[in-house]
Amino acid sequence: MIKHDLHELDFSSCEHENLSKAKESLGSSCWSAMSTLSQDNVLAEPYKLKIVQPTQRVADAVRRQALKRAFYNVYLLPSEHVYVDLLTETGTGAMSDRQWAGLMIGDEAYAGSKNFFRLQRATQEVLGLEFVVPTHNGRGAEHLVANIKVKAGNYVATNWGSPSAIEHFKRAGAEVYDISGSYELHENFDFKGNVDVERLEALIHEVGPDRVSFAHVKLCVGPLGSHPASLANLKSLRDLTGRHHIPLVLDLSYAAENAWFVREREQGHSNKTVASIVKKIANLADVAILNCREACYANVGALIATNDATFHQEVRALVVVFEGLFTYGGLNGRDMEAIAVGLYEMVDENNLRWNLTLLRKLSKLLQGYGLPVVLPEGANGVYVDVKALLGEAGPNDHPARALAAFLYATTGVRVGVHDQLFNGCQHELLAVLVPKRCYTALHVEYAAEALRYAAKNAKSIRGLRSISPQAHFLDARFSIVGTLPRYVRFYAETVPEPYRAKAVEPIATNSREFREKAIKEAGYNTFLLRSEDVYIDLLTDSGTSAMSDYQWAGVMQGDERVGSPNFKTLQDAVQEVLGYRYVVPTHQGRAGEHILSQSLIRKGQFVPMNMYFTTTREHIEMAGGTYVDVIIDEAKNPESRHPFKGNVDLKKLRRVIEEKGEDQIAYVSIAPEVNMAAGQPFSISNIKQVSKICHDRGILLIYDATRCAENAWLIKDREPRYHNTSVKEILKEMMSYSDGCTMSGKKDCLGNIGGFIGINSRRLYERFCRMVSIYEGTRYDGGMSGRDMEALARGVYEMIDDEYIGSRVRQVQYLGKLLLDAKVPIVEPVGGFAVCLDAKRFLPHIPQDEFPAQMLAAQLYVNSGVRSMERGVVSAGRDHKTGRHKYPQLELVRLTIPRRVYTSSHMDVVARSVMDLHNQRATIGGLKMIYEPPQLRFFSARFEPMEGH
Ligand code: P61
Repeated sequence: MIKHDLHELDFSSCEHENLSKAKESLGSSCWSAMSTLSQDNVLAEPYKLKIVQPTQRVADAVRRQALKRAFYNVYLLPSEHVYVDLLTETGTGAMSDRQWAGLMIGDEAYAGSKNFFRLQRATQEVLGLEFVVPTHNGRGAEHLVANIKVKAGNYVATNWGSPSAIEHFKRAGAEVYDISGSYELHENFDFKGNVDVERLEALIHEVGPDRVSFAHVKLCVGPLGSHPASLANLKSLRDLTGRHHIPLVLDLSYAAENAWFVREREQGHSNKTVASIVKKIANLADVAILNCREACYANVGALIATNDATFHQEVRALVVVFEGLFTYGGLNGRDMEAIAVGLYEMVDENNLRWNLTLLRKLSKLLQGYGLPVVLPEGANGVYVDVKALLGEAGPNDHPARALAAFLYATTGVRVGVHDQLFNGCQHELLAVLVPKRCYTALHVEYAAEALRYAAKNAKSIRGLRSISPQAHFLDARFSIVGTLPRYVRFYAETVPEPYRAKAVEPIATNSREFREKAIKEAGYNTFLLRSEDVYIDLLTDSGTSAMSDYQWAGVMQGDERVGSPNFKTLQDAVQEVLGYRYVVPTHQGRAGEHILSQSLIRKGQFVPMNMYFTTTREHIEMAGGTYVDVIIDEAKNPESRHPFKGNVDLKKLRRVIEEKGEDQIAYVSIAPEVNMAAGQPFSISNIKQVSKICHDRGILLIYDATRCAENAWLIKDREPRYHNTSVKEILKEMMSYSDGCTMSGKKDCLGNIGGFIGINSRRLYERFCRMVSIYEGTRYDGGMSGRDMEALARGVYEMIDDEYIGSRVRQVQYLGKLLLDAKVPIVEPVGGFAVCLDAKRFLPHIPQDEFPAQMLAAQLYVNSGVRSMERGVVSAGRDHKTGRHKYPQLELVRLTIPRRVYTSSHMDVVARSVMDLHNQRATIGGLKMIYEPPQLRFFSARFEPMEGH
């Protein structure tokens, strides 16, 4: 469980105005919701993305075709043709990594699976109910309850919460009696989910308690949108049913949300935890139903829970007929495990707070666009009143369905419909249901824009005609009245991430006092912090990417035998995407650097580079070589806006070669998107000339290709000739100018581990392979597992997807823009993988001897739990000859953005914290080093504050 302590984030002195300005100019992300967020002290998702599922944009013509084939019923559309899917949040959310881990420990025994007992314990602990029987899903549970509890000809009093439950009650022979509160759709009342207890009393009075089989109430659903019931209302319902010995069946699928609203809106509960209120509600029930697809982030499953031993026996007797044995109820062992974990997550307040925040954000946006939204906001979605929206001009026949169809056809956004057909609802509502933990603020903004667009253009929709009158809403077919109206193509300002979360990993927050202690214990070195003590981890983009579901599928297909076919996949990917003839796998980037340096450098030789990188230089020096910097001067000026600060200064390069002699140059090493210069790219025109200089003189040009795809994107963005060229083509051309590369597979290639050398020369390939077999593994694995090679290979293809890489770089630029607009000194222009704070300008009062960047990184952690990396005098190390610090021109703190892991909301939090620190900069002092290791000192050096600080 996450210990929540978000309240500890203290941004009191932050300049809100600057952020708002930045926000406006970018026109995106969740800033508009900030006021709501800060009320709750939540600013971003309480999790990071762990597995992502790429989403595809769908062409106009394809959508129209799909809609026609689906008979204009959005519920019949194939999901692959939907771009942002807000049809339902039932079973469609992202499981946590712990739930996914649970899938791996499924006990698939027919009887007495250990996962069942875990589920039983979770039910007891979270709901406080003793007995549990799992079922395959909510309908399974409703069917059993109906079968056992309904006496034919009797009444079931229900708040009409679940269409499938109603169906089962009727089939079991019950008269269904509506006890939902009779509130107006737009009535401003906090608990429109309240049950009409008096109406139930009247029924009991009229027909006698024996004629009422049970009362059934589903929390936070119903014909008015997903509104909660007050605890007082539920208690009086309980009193009434208890007095008359009528069983109370509560569907607790939204009990946690209901509990949240009780605490927020009902007097006397403000100091309670959601978990305790949930237990209280659950204990009002004689029978509880829980649809785990709604309640606990599961993709399948439900359960029936009770304290009534007799009823439990009855369920056990019947579950074997319709579902499966009582210890699995039609579920895999693994799914019971995921549900058990999910039950604890259901009452996690960080999750709840964020889910509701996102809904509120959507609601506010839609209200801002003038759409008639049902208020107050409910638990599972935002509801739009279509009759109020279309008014007289709208179609008479199925207007909500017609609007949903139009919305999909024109924007690719799918939403649900609540109407007569769905749940007997008297209204025509678009139910915009946001799958939990799956979509981000940007997706929500995109959907809001789409809804605004559809609303504006929908006046001329003529409606849908049912051609399957008796059909269930899922199967209903329609024909269109007239044709889809003419419309101007939809254009959205917001570009959402081109993926949705499939698994998330909770991130914890902690108090400032805690962080002060933690950084002290870590010797003021962010490398020495424990990751579990970090809130947003921007230490590095290395090995920290969220892999896609396709990459994970590759993990499952790892062949760990010698001669694994996964090597072939990797080899094919490198050959196809980067164009090198031979591929030598290595366990990560520095291993490739080791092999390359040892194979190509003779003692006393030189290696010109476009700025140094720590490990690269270390290996050059260990092989007896010397690195010579040939990057353009602008790279070292953080204020220069040169678009290609990674370029080589051709004069410097020629001069080194002339001065040292061609045969004293081991090779020229060029990095795309130069790491130590804050991610600055080189241009094609520059690299072409570098290549010519090298090749005219018979010198090898080797890339450190670690961030080559991002460089290719920046070329597309900044080099006019390439605006319309795909990243794939640019990259191929870029790589063609070189003779080989080392690659850390942990960055652009989206691997968590791995690397390789690509080389065109057969002779060198053989030389490298001999080294690989000494240091790494075989030439067919380089010390990697089969599964990692497969995942890496798939990542190599994914990195050249224009949508993905564009979104990746845009996120980095977004953070940069927030800071620039707030006048925080950063390196410009912002590169593709990190935003670098310029510590010299940020803390001008701290001399470089006192490690200003090191201290700034430490203070950022203390301020908000954001971890960054020093890239200044500590990283530069000492001059071996003089023993003095190397004093680099750039004294930076690198905020490195992992790929596909954090959202724009996380970026907002980071920006806010940096601004806060900038405001207090005068209070920050320097550090002194108290431990220094001999090599790559930044990893483990220790510091303490200078006296007086
Ligand atoms: C990073 F503090 N980079 O940026 P390996 N070349 C380049 C890299 O960026 C790189 C490697 C080679 C890291 C991890 C790291 O001083 C540090 O797969 C341009 O990590 O072995 C790695 O690739 C090495 C962080 C490395 C550091 C060295 O965060």
